Amino acid sequence: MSDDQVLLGQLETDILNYDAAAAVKTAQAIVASGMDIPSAIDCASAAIQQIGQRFQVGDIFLPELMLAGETMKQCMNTFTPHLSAKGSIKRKGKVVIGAVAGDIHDIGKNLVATMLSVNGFEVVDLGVGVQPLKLVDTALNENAQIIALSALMTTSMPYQRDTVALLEEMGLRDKFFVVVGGGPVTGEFAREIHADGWGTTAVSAVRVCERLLESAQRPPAVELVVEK
Ligand code: B12
Repeated sequence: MSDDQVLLGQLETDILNYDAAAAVKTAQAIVASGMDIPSAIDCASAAIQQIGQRFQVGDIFLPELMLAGETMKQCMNTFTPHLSAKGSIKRKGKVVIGAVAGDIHDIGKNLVATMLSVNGFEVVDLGVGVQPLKLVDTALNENAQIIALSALMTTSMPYQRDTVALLEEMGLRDKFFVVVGGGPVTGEFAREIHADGWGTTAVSAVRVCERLLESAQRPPAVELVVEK
């Protein structure tokens, strides 16, 4: 087994043991080793998915879920400053992002915001539990081109729909592209709510936003832009 594999295996074990101190130490060792940071983030994401499955089947409970969430968050805080900025200073466009109302999950949303930012987008991050009106208001005030919505729960997904509907009601649907994502969000759902883009990862979120702005069409997109 290579040194990289040993470190990634250790990271997985630390997250599965909800051991934040150990996980941060391992994450720091990964950074120091010069390993590819996105691969390490993929490994951490796979471990936290396992935690989610254990929670779902009742093998672990809320306290463990919270410890694992905190462990993951601290790992991401260690990794994200080392995701290097690419491209020129010229900004590609402005994105207003938030985890929708009713949803406090922000690890994935933060990762999407970071990846957009290091790939040349200006990002206005409204945090978690963001109401549709706040998203739309901010996009207007900030003169953004894209509204990106993260939902990690089936119970918060309706707020993605509400945000698109609000844009339609306010006569602003032709001002902003709406990109949706998060664990339970499917392409079918994105299409159904008339979103413009859907991505399954932070990297795909960047590609979706790039494709929408490169397309030179005005919102709403003729066809849902998908990146898996
Ligand atoms: C960590 C975690 C927590 C932590 C969150 C810490 C934090 N600061 O975020 C804590 C402990 C606080 C938590 C709380 C709860 N949680 Co929770 N949690 C998780 C867990 C295990 C991991 C989520 C995560 O961080 N994944 C890692 C990141 C990197 O991945 P990601 O978020 O999916 O994001 C990636 C992609 O989805 C995509 N993406 C994300 N957003 C966007 C946006 C756009 C525009 C695009 C294009 C892409 C994109 O890119 C990201 C990076 O690649 C999930 C399990 C799971 N399978 O998701 C459950 C899970 C989401 N939680 C769940 C539940 C039920 C809860 C609670 C209700 C528990 C409770 N009884 O209180 C509360 C929710 C409170 C609330 N109102 O929001 C359920 C949701 C079930 C459902 N209804 O759909 C899950 C699925 C667990 C399960 N299997 O049962 N949770």
